[in-house]
Amino acid sequence: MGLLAKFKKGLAKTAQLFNVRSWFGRKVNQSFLDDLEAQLIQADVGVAATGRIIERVRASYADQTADEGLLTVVKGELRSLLEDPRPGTLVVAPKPPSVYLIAGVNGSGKTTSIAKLAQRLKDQGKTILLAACDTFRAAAADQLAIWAGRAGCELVRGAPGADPASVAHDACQRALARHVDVLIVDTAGRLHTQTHLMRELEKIRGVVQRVIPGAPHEVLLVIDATNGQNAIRQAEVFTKSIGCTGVILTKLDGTAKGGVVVAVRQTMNLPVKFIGVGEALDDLQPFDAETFVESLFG
Ligand SMILES: Nc1nc2c(ncn2[C@@H]2O[C@H](COP(=O)(O)OP(=O)(O)OP(=O)(O)O)[C@@H](O)[C@H]2O)c(=O)[nH]1
Ligand SMILES: [Mg+2]
Repeated sequence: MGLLAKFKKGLAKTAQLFNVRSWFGRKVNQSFLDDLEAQLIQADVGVAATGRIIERVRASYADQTADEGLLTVVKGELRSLLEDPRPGTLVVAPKPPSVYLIAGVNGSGKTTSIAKLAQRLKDQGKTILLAACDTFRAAAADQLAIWAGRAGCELVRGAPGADPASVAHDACQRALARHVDVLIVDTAGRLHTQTHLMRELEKIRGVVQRVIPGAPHEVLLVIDATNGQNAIRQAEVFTKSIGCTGVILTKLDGTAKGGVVVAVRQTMNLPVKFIGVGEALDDLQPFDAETFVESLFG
């Protein structure tokens, strides 16, 4: 399946919201703008971005008849809202390993996304080491071990209940000793409290930084798109404590809130690096604004 087909599959539910055909031939008056605004808000594009799009449409199309040109205006505005000089790419360390720290609330899709990412990087010829730093949930390391086996990469894990920062420490040392290209660190999504979780993530980050100067090269926040605007709140909390550099937005295939890509970019100034559009290993796709916008109005 090509990139556009993958995006279309993932965004089908959101695209249904934008009944583009029903726009054409209508007069662009207040009632038209209200309808367009409602559709954008429903797709979780966010208030600020929606406002920008509506104003742009009003400025260039007021009292005219909606046609393909209006759609072009909307698409152009969305593309500019999503502008990213390095779409879908991860920072590569000048000297290996590149370390990617993966965080997010429980069930958001961290472990699955790591498996997909490992597979993708492996297909590019890179050697990968995974670190199972979710020692809180008993089955978490086993789950990652299964994925590691499938993708053919090594895994560092600790005893159940072990200190996650010490697992991170061992993983960093092993990554250096084995000269692997990429170390991906899985973390817990839930501890006793959110404060515990944030403190633990900060500790893991600190250890990684100490053992491998310049690391982590990316701190990727995994967000479940079905959460819509709640995702923004999660992004705020995580960014405040561990300084996220980008987002992996999962489960787009299961929601009509695909516009949250725009809201995350706008409110948090965090680029969406990858999107998850299903449960298969090849269902993690590098984010591309052009393809995203085309898929929304396909
Ligand atoms: N449909 C769909 N399901 C997904 C996607 N990404 C992850 N999932 C599913 O979401 C569920 C949770 O995924 P995990 O990877 O275990 O989530 P996690 O963040 O590691 O969860 P914890 O370890 O409990 O914090 C699994 O059933 C995945 O198959 C996606 O892009 N689309
Ligand atoms: Mg997990």
